[in-house]
Amino acid sequence: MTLHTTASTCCYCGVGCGVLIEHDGQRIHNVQGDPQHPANLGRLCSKGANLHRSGDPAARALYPELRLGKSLPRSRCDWDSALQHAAQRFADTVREHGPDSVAFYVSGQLLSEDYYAFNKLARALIGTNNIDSNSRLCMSSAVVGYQRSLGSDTPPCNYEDIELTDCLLIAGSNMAHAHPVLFRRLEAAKARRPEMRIIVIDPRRTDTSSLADLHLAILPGTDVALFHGILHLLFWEDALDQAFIAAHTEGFAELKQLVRDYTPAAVADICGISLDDLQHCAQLIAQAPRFLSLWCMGLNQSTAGTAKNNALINLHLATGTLGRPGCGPFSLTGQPNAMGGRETGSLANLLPGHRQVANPQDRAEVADYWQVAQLPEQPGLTAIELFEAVRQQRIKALWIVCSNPAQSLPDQQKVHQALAECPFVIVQEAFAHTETCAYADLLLPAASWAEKEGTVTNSERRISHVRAAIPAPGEARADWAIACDVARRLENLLRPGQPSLFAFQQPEELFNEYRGLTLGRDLDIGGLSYALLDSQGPQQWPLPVGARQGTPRLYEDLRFATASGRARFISEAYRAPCEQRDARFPLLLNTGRLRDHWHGMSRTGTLASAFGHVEQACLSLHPDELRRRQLKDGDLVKVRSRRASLVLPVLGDTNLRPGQAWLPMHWGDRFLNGLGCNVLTQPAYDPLSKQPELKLSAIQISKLVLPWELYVLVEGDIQAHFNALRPLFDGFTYASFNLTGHERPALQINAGSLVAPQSEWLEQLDQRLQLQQGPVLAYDDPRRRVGKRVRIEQGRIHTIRLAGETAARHWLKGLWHSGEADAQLRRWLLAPLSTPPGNTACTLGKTLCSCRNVSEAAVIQGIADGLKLPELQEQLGCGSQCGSCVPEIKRLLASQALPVSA
Ligand SMILES: Nc1nc2c(c(=O)[nH]1)N[C@H]1C(S)=C(S)[C@@H](COP(=O)(O)OP(=O)(O)OC[C@H]3O[C@@H](n4cnc5c(=O)[nH]c(N)nc54)[C@H](O)[C@@H]3O)O[C@H]1N2
Ligand SMILES: Nc1nc2c(c(=O)[nH]1)N[C@H]1C(S)=C(S)[C@@H](COP(=O)(O)OP(=O)(O)OC[C@H]3O[C@@H](n4cnc5c(=O)[nH]c(N)nc54)[C@H](O)[C@@H]3O)O[C@H]1N2
Ligand code: SF4
Ligand SMILES: [Mo]
Repeated sequence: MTLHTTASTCCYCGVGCGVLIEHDGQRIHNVQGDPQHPANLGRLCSKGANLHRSGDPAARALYPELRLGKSLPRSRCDWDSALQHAAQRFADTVREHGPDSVAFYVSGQLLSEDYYAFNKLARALIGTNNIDSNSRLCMSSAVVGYQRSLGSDTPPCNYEDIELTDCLLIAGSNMAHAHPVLFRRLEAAKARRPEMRIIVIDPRRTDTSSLADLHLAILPGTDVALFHGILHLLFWEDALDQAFIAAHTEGFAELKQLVRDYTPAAVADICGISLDDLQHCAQLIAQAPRFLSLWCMGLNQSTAGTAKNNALINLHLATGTLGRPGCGPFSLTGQPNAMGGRETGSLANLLPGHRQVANPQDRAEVADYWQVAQLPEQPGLTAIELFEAVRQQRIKALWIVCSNPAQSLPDQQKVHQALAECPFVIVQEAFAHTETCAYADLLLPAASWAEKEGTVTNSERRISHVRAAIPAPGEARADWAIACDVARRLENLLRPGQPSLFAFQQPEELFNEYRGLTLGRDLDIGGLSYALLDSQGPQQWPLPVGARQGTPRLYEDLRFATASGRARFISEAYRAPCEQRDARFPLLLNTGRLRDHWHGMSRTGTLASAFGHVEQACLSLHPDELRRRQLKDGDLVKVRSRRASLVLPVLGDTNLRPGQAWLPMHWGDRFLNGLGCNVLTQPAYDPLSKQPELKLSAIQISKLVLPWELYVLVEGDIQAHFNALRPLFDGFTYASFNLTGHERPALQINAGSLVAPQSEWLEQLDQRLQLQQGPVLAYDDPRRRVGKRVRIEQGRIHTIRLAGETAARHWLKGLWHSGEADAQLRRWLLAPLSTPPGNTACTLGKTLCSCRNVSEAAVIQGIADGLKLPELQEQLGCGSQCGSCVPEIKRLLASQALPVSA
């Protein structure tokens, strides 16, 4: 077998790492970091390094599926009928209800070519601005922030600036988990230059804050007050660059007036931090010749998202730290092509080439270029508004591409209601069982990572060529191709006889057409082509005609994209978050990311080892909050917000301050009964960016005892088991699904209910688990409604089912894992005694290092034996591959080094 290598990029985060895909033309054998790619120089994180293992082929959407009535099941159809049906339904809806009765909801995980095709389809052909992207939940506050302060949506920095700076402020970003390869670069820089100062602003202690010289654990949502308070101190200490302010900015007098009120004492109080820490923070910034800031969702996902962005950029303008190496405001983008979406104008208010829908000249330029009479003037609906319009049936046909809104939007009850009632929903997806797929009237299978070609732009404006290595499975097709096929059919229905606007045969033709819309703009890529990307590697925009390479840094001439050429100070007072704690809802819920999972887990949720670090969704709280409520780790609680409730276990976590709670964002309704984490979150959004508040919701919790418990572990065809078993748990008060194991992956289910289900239900379960015949050990105590089943194959446990009570689950899982099925097990199984003879605590603790499968317990033992980081890496292997677990190992080392109190 001949193996080939195809250079492409990782499909996860906005770092945009280059990968080398090793394949035989049909199947991928391995993935390695591309040493030639300037973003990662060969490194990969735990997600990138496992790309070829995640995304189980058994979970893919393979064929178009259609249903002709909401109550009917979907059935397989051919592409031709699928495309014709899509075009006909969209044409009929437009004719009957007008162009604004249809909408597109697209994604920062599309390639720029896909984005461009959908954007042109919506605006030029249908004539609606109702095309918004999941980037609305992610980057839109940064877009508006840059536009307001600097005149255009142009992140000025590059990754090297992180290595060059003297003082790095990281606000609302857990880059150790969310942008790990950049964090590796930062760790290395800090090791080389320990005098470099790092400040982290995050209500939680994180792996990122463990690298910081100063961590300000501010109260959630108080960043604007903090940034104004820092400016107040800088002003007081005469640490401002007055010459820069005078020559290159406007609006300082007003801001000076505003920040006068942000006295250190007042700010320390609002933010819940000490005066010393606040002063220390201002001092570090004041003393640094080069000051750089990085931020992410802790700033953007807020009802004050743009105000937070602008208040932070103010600090750079006031200190003249912009437009030179190691300096500047640097927004980290979340998704791999969030930037491409902004560039191709794929948010409701944007047009391609950093143009605005609201600007008549911008509209006219694009209409001319596309050779249509005009572009729609009516502003498009943004994500939250859009789904509300769907719910109110103002939108009658919705096309969702590469996003899972039935998991990721806030206020999920309303989103599910909207999708259920929408007359026609297309879902264009790579994986068949996302929460949103359940609502598809037409499911279009999409080609995914390693199967399609195009371009993406990473956080530092660097455009990479994404290349296909293998064919897409089944009949899945590239997103741009699906869009263009439907568009051509729509043209026949809506404007017959006219030349096609969608005569694209290759993604490169889309790229070339889009390129024309950048000429003369700040993101001009007139000199860029696929050929140049192939010969010279990834390039940073702008790269105008005649340029030989991209532009590493912007605003070096200190001319900004505003009318006056000056950057603007933005004066906006701190506003308290719109949802507050009170006696009924005394905790503030924060949500975010885990190291090894990606969003709704359609890809990572098929890889058992991705659950090794964190197995289940738990609500984390400070241990004092647990004690106060007489709760212990693992107890179930009902979590209520002002919108809905969710049942899940609690976990003590000293990284949170009392009064706060945290939930990973990844568990939706497929993995956790009750619509997942976003059933609790609020749809309130920033007035300018329309980005919703996903980081702050007031909640209450109450202990819930579910007397009837169930535990299942089953090996084999995981996806088939998942699909067969999942529907049985719909009515359960609590049901959580995850994968476990490494070499022998298994599906695991933990569930609970107030009363025991009917015996027929258990029979159905056993039938689906194949526990009704064969080598199965069984014991039932019908009086107590307790029953145990264990299937043993070739001397090993294959399936476990405990019903009624589950005290033995950890012990049994331990036996499953070790491959033991001994006489002790048989004795216990056939006895009425429910308490197991072995350890009832969870002996299979968390896996710290997912590359080398090293448990936290092993690392703690190693530390107790006196090993330091290099020896741990050498002897246990942990942290020796991708390095994503190194911050956590260091934290364990540091905590073990603390003197033991008497
Ligand atoms: N492993 C992994 N990596 C990812 C992703 C993933 O799903 N998994 N997704 C990618 C995407 S799309 C994105 S957008 C990025 C997100 O990357 P990040 O924004 O870094 O990740 P989050 O965990 O959402 O939130 C970051 C931090 O904001 C803090 N925070 C909450 N409220 C506040 C506040 O009021 N002020 C401040 N200063 N901080 C606050 C949280 O405690 C959290 O630690 O990650 C990308 N990378
Ligand atoms: N509570 C809470 N909620 C959040 C956040 C938070 O911090 N807290 N963060 C928000 C943010 S920043 C983001 S970016 C969103 C992300 O939210 P979503 O957009 O819902 O995230 P994904 O689960 O990545 O959805 C992408 C979908 O596209 C599919 N897919 C993969 N490749 C392809 C392809 O090539 N083509 C097509 N057509 N489909 C493909 C995947 O299977 C997946 O189902 O979540 C938001 N929601
Ligand atoms: S940091 Fe990790 S997830 Fe992000 S692009 Fe690189 S390898 Fe992929
Ligand atoms: Mo995001």
